[in-house]
Amino acid sequence: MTIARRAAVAALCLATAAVTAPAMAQTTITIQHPLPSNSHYGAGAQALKESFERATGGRYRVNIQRNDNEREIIESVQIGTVECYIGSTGPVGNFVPAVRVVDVPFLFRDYAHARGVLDSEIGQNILQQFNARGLVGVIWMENGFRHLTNSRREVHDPGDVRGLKVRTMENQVHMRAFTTLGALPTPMAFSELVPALQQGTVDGQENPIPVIVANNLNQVQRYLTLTGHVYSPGLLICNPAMMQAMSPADRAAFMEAARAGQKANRDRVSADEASGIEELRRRGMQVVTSVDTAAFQAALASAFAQYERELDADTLRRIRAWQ
Ligand code: EAX
Repeated sequence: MTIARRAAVAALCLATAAVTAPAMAQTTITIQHPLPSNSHYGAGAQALKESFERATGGRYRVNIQRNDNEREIIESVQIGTVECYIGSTGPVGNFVPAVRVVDVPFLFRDYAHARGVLDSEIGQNILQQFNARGLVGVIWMENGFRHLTNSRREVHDPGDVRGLKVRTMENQVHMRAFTTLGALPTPMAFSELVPALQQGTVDGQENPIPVIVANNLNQVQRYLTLTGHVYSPGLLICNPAMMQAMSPADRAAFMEAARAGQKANRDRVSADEASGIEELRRRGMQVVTSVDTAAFQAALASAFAQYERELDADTLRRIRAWQ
């Protein structure tokens, strides 16, 4: 139920209380995310739902829906027609520019580094910047390290990426990296990805193992190279009026539920990482595991120089130095 309708229903409950026992007012929070329910986002949303509904004794209902256009979900959360978003940072920098700093390629060494930084005061500072943009950055979730797939050839080194048409997210930082490598980045929403691969509008795409597995991208892509070229953070973003309408106790329960969601989401990413590559081989993908990471980093030198100039260089330095 939207906030406006909640008020109307509350009034109705008061009016009918005199004649009938009042029905308990129930508020519905809709969370949209872009993947099938059997995925790392689905796991996170479900854990949040169970925790929050239990803690509030049924006064809140959490409704989980799929919408594979992340930008559209965020716009809906800003307007208030959808209460919350779980998804990647893909298009988020277009709403909250400060987020772009965590989209930089080869910034995070591994999962422990990424999770540690995002949960630290560095990650919290970025979440605070959402308020000025009409959104609440509630907690970091996870999408995972992104790898390159394509239908043309085995990719081993940067030279193999030259001339490939690669779908990227609507993300300036990522597009800059692919342009620098000599690829032809084509930004589009996730909803357009599978048709674009089927029709050959693009040759390739890049996504974390959990997304490639959950969305059967093996059906439209033959070659997978474990480039791990960028960590893809996830986020829970909510509508400010929805958060303000909660009592302090309910808000605390919501934060607790968000932490349960974060844990389930990250646990599922870890599990998918452990089993997913074998699974994709079984489904027929050709997987290149030996990647010259140093060569990719060297090929991106001019992009890195630009990130230093255009993004928050101090935060980049602090993230790299984080132990
Ligand atoms: O958030 O658009 C993308 O490639 C994202 O990685 C995907 O929707 C999961």
